[in-house]
Amino acid sequence: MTRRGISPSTKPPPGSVLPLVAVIGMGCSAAAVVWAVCRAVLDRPPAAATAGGFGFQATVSGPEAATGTAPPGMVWIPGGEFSMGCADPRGRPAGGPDPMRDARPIHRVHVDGFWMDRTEVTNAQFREFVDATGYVTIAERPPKAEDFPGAPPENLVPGGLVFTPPDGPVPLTNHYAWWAYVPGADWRHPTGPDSSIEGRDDDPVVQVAHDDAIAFADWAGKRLPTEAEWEFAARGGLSGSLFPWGDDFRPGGRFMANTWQGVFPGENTAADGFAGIAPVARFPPNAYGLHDMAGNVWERCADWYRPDTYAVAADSPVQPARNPGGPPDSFDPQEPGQNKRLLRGGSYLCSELYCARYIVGTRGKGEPSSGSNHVGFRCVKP
Ligand SMILES: [Ca+2]
Repeated sequence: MTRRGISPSTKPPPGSVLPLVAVIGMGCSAAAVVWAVCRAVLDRPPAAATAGGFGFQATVSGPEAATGTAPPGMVWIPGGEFSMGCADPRGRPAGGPDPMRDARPIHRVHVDGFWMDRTEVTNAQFREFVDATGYVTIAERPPKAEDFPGAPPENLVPGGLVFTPPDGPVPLTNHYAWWAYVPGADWRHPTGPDSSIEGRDDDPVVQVAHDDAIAFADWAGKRLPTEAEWEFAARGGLSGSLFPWGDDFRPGGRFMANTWQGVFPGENTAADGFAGIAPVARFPPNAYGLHDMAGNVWERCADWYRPDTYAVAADSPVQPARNPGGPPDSFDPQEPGQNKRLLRGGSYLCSELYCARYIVGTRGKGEPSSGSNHVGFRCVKP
């Protein structure tokens, strides 16, 4: 489904019911990209896991060398063949409670080389795009009544989803408890009309929907990465590691990513230095020179989400898959009426108690036509 129905590519299928409660009515279920982990609490952790888990083979970097000069702010990702996916991380340090079943089987994938933005797209970069084109993001456009049948007119106002921590403990199975639809939230006002990005030029832009990201990428002569490209890049040539830098979440005690410390969602100790979004590149890059491939903000990928994507790929007679672009459609059994796009990398809201999707092989998903204040993007260029 689309929130505003502006793009044929993300139009809901005929007869689909736009889940009003998701965005306009009650707040957030559709667009809150954090994974519910109901299933996880029912599962028992594995007895043991080896580093990286089973099924990984070495990454073989492609022969393609970069041609020409690097585009500004981009680094060359050599491409090659790698093992894509995630072993069950439960029981590992910072492994979280979710078995991550949709990230298996681990399977071999080839991607061609490409350029990738060294960081998430920043507010300053997005402002340059808006200044040049006059582009108005989806969060700034009034929702159309026909897209939200039955919605009270007072709810048909521009806005976005904002993380709104509760005052006290809440069950982690109900993400309504910490997401709110906030009128007036947009990329210039990430948490609502009284907020601002003044002095935050280097923060990743948020409150941008999938089509907003594509519009930026088109203007910049780039595109969104496929999920396979994103994971190949995030792994930085390592094979089967838990994180973009290796298997130790805090090597030498050092924080390597902006995630959540404390008891999510009410207690945020910000031990890593950032209670919310961090300016880009405040944490070390991976071996390819990419910053913030774990944590900070989720990053949009081009692919549709399905939980069986990897199973289909592993069963294909053509091995390894070459430059896969994901399935032709979306299905999320947790919210069957909604189309979802891939999100990767987790955000500053990810915690080992909830949604440990800073783990490099894990997958996220999000309703594409809504913005929120923990989803951004970066681009690639062939
Ligand atoms: Ca943090």
